[in-house]
Amino acid sequence: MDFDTVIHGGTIATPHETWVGDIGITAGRITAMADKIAGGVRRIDAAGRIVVPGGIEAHAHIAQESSAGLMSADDYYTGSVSAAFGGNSSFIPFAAQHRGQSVDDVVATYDGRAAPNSVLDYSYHLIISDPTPSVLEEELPRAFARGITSFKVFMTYDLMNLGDKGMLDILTVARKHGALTMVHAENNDMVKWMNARLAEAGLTAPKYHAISRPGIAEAEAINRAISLATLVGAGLFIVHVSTPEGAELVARARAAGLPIHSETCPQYLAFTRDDLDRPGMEGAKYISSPPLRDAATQDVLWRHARTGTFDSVSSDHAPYRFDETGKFVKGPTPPYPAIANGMPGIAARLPYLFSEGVVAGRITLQQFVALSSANAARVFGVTHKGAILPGYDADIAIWDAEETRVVTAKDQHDAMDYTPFEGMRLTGWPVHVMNRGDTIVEGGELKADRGRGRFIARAPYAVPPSAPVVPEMDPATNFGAMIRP
Ligand code: DUC
Ligand code: ZN
Ligand code: ZN
Ligand code: ZN
Repeated sequence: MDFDTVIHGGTIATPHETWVGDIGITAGRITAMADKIAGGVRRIDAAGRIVVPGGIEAHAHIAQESSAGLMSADDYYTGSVSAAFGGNSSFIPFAAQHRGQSVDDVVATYDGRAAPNSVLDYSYHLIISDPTPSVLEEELPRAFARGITSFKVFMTYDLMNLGDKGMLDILTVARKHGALTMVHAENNDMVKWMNARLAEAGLTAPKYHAISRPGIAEAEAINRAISLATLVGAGLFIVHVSTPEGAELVARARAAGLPIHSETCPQYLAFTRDDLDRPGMEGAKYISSPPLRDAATQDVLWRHARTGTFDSVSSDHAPYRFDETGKFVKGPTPPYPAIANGMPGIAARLPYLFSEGVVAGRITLQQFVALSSANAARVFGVTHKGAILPGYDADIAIWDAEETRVVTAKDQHDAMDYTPFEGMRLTGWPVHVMNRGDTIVEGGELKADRGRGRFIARAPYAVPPSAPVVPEMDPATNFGAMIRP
């Protein structure tokens, strides 16, 4: 039987090696790899190009209401299209439970948003803000059973944060059922205290957003989150790490064998708090939480990307337009706490990481594959993606490593009216993106139909048996046997 597609002559990169060869694809899966493969109903010439696993975007806010009720600009159509133009073959946005909502209803709502619209395969991380007994005992286990095996909790924001007790309850449920807890780690009271001091002093311009959320508030919360997870023997994924202190805490925990994972985001590598001080209200474009830091931080975060502290570099695409539907929903010159919080970047993530990482010599091509796709697949239980190997989905991105383009908002193909990366010259661009063997984007054009993407049921997360446990919770000798399954 002939192959549906043969990609031939490309430089194939995996997390461990790089070689020139051919890939045969049948019925959406990789079915052969060799130096030379004959035939193919369709042959794609990849000579001189880099062939990598399609990106897996593990952190994006798509068709999601904030706790204040504001809808993100991108829905599952524009969000997935934009992701595909940026070299991604699949993505895992959030499905957000706000207080009082049932998790069953939240999952059904997001199914209704994603299934008819996504051009890429998708899953969700559940955001949990209301861990009632029924959520903990029935609804979360039901969500895990259908393959939603990760969720995000907050240590900040009055309407979202769970408190340490809530965190312990939820980490215990995650451990018991094989799910991974993601955490937004910033100390809520430190931020609120800073907000009150700044408000008293009348300091409300966008640049004070960065002052209001000090680096030490992140480090304190990361340290506490790791401690809470370690008490109950659970894994933890720390999202959007923005500080050297936070990254060091993660690196130390990993070195101790604890099941602690983390990511940083391109914005913390590309921009600084000075961008919040751009003229007029331009700084509003750079308001995200945690906030942008400084140039010295960027160097340290790149080092942690290189040395394996970060499993992935994710976009944290949180799209709010630079108009009255987004950043300025509360008026044209709002104080910083009233400006919609988040930056877009789902299309820019991988071109930025390739250009400023691989081309600039800060990371290797192998590390790019790990940070863009392979690690997210492993950590989040996407068992059949994130690798170019026989049996895996043909989720493949072909990159031209030499092409240089200047980033524009229009080329993001999202629903936004700006990109923070505007005007940046980046070298290395995806020229052909596939999901399950279907071409999604080729030669700058969308080739896929709305709603073709499929839900990805993910595998459970397992804490490695070698992970250290605190002595008081050692099931062999102590009380821990009562709560550790
Ligand atoms: N956390 C995110 O992950 N994204 C946007 C804002 C936030 O608080
Ligand atoms: Zn060939
Ligand atoms: Zn967050
Ligand atoms: Zn986010």
